[in-house]
Amino acid sequence: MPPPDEKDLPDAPLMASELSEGLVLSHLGQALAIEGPDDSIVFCHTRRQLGAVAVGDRVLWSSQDDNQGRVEKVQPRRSLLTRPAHGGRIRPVAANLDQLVIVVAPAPEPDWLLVDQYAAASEHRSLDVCIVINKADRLTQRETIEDALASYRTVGYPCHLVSAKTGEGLAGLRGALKHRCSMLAGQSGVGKSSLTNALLPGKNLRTRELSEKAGLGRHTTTAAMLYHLPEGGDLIDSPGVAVFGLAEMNAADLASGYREFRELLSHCQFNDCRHIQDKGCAIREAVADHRIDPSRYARFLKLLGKMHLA
Ligand SMILES: Nc1nc2c(ncn2[C@@H]2O[C@H](COP(=O)(O)OP(=O)(O)O)[C@@H](O)[C@H]2O)c(=O)[nH]1
Ligand SMILES: [Mg+2]
Ligand SMILES: [Zn+2]
Repeated sequence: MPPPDEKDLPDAPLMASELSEGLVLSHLGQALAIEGPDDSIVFCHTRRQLGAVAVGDRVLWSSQDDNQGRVEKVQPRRSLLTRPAHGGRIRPVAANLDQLVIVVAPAPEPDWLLVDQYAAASEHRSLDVCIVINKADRLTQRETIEDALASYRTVGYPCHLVSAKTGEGLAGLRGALKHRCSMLAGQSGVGKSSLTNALLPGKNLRTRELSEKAGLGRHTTTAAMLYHLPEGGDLIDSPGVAVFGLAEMNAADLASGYREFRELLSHCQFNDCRHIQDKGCAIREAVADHRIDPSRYARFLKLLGKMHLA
């Protein structure tokens, strides 16, 4: 039999020694910015068959002729946060996160429904959650926000009161971020960028350097970007409101995404209980005698409705 044309041959399998390890820092234009073993940055494209690669992914890449690299393999992920995309598809937001840091502020007025949505999505992905109240310097109605926070504290979420402006509380927040990979999430205007700037002294310089290297000029970075914290650990800054959350979750996942519901779920009279009007619902009983915060339960019902509309 004659040998097949060379173009018909599949790519020769690469030897492990030809591959380098890397960490995906960002999507910049068409390329992935990847940090190599010696902290150098290489811009890579991906093999088409590989599927979506996310910021935070650990990959194996090979050097190509054009001074660029090609991602050959995505290493197993310990977590993946996703969001819904066009055509009912799911896109990755960030890989290998340990925790989601949900940021709220006295202004804009906190959207606790969004906070619950982020928290439930994090629970579903087995990510830790912590809540940051930024703009402590502007907090005139401390009681109002403390009331809302009390239910999150009771559930077991650490809460940090900070100010990106004055530096209040930042040492404690640094402690909570140390040696872990975290991402900030929250409404626009709560101060996520200000916080990353305060936590990462070289951030703007680094962003500009990467954009310029990628040939994108100075002002084009709207992509999520991973930064190393000086204390150890990583922080992902994602500009824009990341509307991740309820993708890939069903009603039962949402119920167990409310931490304080979890141990009660097996006590509902019917095992297909929807915890709405159902007879013998252990969740509703707990709400009635305030073992569960009624406003958390009200938001659970709202999110449930939102899910069914989607
Ligand atoms: N008073 C006060 N203003 C802040 C603080 N942090 C951020 N801001 C302001 O809030 C606005 C939105 O901040 P930004 O970081 O862009 O929010 P992002 O949309 O969440 O990234 C800006 O005008 C900031 O100067 C803070 O701790 N105190
Ligand atoms: Mg921002
Ligand atoms: Zn129930």
